[in-house]
Amino acid sequence: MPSSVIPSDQIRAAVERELNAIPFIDIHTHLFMPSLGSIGLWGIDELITYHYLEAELFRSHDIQPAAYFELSKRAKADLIWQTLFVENAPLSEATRGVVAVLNAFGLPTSGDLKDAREFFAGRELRSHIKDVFRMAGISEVVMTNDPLDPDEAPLWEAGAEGDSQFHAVLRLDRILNKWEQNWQTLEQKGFAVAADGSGKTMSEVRRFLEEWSARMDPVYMAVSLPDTFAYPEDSLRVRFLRECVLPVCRERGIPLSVMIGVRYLVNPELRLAGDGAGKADLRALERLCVDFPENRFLTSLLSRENQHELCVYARKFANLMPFGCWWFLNNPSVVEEMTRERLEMLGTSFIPQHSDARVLEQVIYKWRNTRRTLTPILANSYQLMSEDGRPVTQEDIRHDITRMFRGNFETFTRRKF
Ligand code: HDL
Ligand code: ZN
Repeated sequence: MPSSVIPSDQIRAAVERELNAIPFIDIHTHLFMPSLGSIGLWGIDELITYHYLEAELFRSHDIQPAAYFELSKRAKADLIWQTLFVENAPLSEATRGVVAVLNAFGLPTSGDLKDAREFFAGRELRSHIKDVFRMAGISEVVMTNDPLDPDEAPLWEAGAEGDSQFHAVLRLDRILNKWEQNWQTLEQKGFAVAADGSGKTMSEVRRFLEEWSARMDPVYMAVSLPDTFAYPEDSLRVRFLRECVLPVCRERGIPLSVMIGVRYLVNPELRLAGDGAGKADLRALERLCVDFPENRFLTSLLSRENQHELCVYARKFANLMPFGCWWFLNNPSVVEEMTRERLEMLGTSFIPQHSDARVLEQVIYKWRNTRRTLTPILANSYQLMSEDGRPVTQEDIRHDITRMFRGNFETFTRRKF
């Protein structure tokens, strides 16, 4: 028996070892490279006022959202801490995550926030980032960059310094979903566009995408789409996709990330925490894959009810790459179901997870949870393979984990990271 064959009772330990040893690429986050300044969030008060926790606060405290949003950042954090971490046990995924981050830095996980605030106040951002990425077991992250964001765009236009651990993404929501509110910003920037898409709008939007792609060098373009997303459809969104976005993606050899299934602001009072989820009609995705065989579609869906059919579609279209357990799905109970059905139907030809981190230190708990949840699932797959007659080697496990958490993304983006 070759030395690297792993006895059945040691498979789980071998999987855990490789998951911990291989640095992952975090392919979708809302983190920002240091040169983008204060739009990058980090530290204990940002961790505690994460919009996931704001939504949970309103279920456990009678403060009304409008009154809450009047509070200072510190007062918001104190209220959430007292309500969700002191008066009630932090059992939810998002509250337990904050506990895990505090614990990872050896900080008190109960009592008050004094020690934590002093600790984070003393951290230097660039070295802190390197520590956090090492603790999270990631080599780099992919950002979400909005060329029409009034806070972010000027920083890029002024020549923000790049960072090898942060890769850019051109985010398209303001063009594809909110054209009415944003077309005049393009017009003010010298692009001859119109509210109704007439005239030179399409060629000018394409020029805008080409200019920002040259500026940012995005590893992909991305858009979040509602559960009602339809294609084909007689709409400006579909015209922008067909005539601007997909051609520029083809020119640059990069994928388009479509994240489908959001029901925006079902409760507007909760602001960023106000979005819900809805089952999408995946015939739109099917038609995109058929009509644009030269384009590649990184795909994450928000409804648990869409996940099995996404695996079926991924078996039909090699230009479709399922990724992550997105947002409301990033909980062990759902991650387990999604990852098992993906392994059963796709083998290792998918990307199991991204963090979607909005606050730097979240990557520590989000990737710890991913490794903890995936260890038994991957071990079970190798166990079954072994029982069915194919011995498992350390090289198998190392190769497969590297493929799922690095190689598939490198192949799909045509880049080496
Ligand atoms: O559109 C997206 O990229 C989503 O991930 C939203 O940012 C969402 O608010 C979020 O933070 N999910 O984790
Ligand atoms: Zn996101």
